[in-house]
Amino acid sequence: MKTALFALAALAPLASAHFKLNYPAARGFNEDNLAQFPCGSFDTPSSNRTVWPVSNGSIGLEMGHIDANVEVLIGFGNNPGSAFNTVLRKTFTEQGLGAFCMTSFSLPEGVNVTDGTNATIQVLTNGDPDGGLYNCADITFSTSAPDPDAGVCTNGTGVKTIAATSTQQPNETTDASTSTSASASASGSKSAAVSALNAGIGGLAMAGAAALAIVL
Ligand SMILES: [Cu+2]
Repeated sequence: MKTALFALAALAPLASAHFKLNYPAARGFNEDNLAQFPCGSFDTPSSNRTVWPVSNGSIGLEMGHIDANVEVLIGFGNNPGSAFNTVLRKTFTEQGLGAFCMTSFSLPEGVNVTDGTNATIQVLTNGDPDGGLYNCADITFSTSAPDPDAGVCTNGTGVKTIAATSTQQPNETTDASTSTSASASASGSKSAAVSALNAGIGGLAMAGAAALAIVL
């Protein structure tokens, strides 16, 4: 029993890691509610806005899926509500776990802001296995915004980006890391995933028991 509990605890971080928006500072973070549109359950703008550059901005994330489709949107004004209608970065695929720094953000042609304009950045990734995951950060544009502190926007080992295989928004795509087991049939995908999970737990419990046997 002890080994089974241990195995579950070991699996938990993998199942619930999702992703985190570290820079500019997110409104808040509640891992369990990240699927709630538009801002992962944080509906009220933060009183503590990050001063963010008008051009060449960067966004720092912490990735918890081995593979994710990512899109960045923005809504203008003090409280855009759910009107994240401007695309800052079209859907692409990120691979690898840990720190991930997106750079070189600039506003699309025809969108002009002045120093002091407030806006909210929405980072959207695909869920596990479907739906979207959302994190938002409230910013104030400034042409003299400071660079993020050293270490705030970095890339973990093995983190890379590739072109997305789909032009759809991430919440309309399926987590690539789970799609192989789910693709056989729509009706069978849930039970297939559950049996795969059970197999994983069983395997870990066995491994745990083996390890205990060696230690003892
Ligand atoms: Cu997740």
